[in-house]
Amino acid sequence: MKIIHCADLHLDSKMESNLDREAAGMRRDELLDTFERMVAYAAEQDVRVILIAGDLFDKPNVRKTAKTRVIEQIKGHPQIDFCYIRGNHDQLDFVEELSEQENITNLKLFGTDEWTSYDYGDVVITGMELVKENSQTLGMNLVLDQNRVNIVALHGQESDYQGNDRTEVVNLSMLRGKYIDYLALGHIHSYKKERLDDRGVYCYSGCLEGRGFDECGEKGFVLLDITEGKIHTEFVPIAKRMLHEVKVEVDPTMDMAAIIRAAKECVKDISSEDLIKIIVTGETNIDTDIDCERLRRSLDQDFFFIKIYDRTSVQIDYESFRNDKSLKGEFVRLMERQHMSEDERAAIIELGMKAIMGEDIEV
Ligand SMILES: [Mn+2]
Repeated sequence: MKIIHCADLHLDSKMESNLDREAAGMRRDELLDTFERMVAYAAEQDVRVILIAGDLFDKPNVRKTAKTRVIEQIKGHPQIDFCYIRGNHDQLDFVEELSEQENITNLKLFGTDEWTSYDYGDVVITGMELVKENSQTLGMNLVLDQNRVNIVALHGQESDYQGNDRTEVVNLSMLRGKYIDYLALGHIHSYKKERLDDRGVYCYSGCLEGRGFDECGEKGFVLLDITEGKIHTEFVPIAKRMLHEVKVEVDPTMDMAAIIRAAKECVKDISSEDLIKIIVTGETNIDTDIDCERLRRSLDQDFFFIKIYDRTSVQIDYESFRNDKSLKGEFVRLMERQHMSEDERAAIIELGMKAIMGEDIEV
């Protein structure tokens, strides 16, 4: 029997933090496309259950089209059960709307008052929605049969202790020694699998698509294949686009053309479908001004989205100005005698030099 464990889909998220209106709208639809691709994959692979460990939707106000597309998938695949734990971002309205529709029997929900279990032969899927009232006691009420394959699902932040004020902490120490084979978690947006105890593992599937540069790297779901009481798990990447944070290291010998070449080299293996944040670091010489706009123009034909941050500092070679009779030399020597931090001095010298050379100054 096969099960998909996914979480944190945040469907219908606005995606506007980096993108313009048009691209954000496209990305918003792509979240739904990716959900549909996952369901198609499930159908093709004879997956019996899609377990959604929270945050199916991003916020209370979900567009009707988004809800409709999700309902279509659930109705259109009656052979697949959708076991759905609501997360902290999910709201009741979608579920209410769904339960108003007749003949949807393959949507399985979980309560907040007690653990709910669904049986699939020798496999049992048990879950609960975490709220303040149950988060302190969830381990005590969990009773599992040690002779079955036990999958437990929750949405929350893993921890080894119980914080008093944190409502959505999954206290792992309360769940050890309970005969859990696979603890399917949601809330953390990247894939992570670790040992829970002698018997089981816990796993965050991560989200299906990265939404911002805090969600870089491969995104997807976990496929569980259970035969004769043994669970084999595999992370399956499915994201349409990946986000990348790339550091381009420069040094004072490089002019702008060399910096562009270095940046191109750093991004050469990245797919043109992807989104990139470039951070230029290191030291530049006083004459090389990092022209982020020029760098972006030289790269952005190649990618879906790119943004560039200049985090370089200017290296001042005092020695070379030591005997310089010009105004520049006089200025550097003057600044060298001032009491201030090296960073501050470098910033002032850079501004002063630009002023002397008659360049535009942005402060
Ligand atoms: Mn989430």
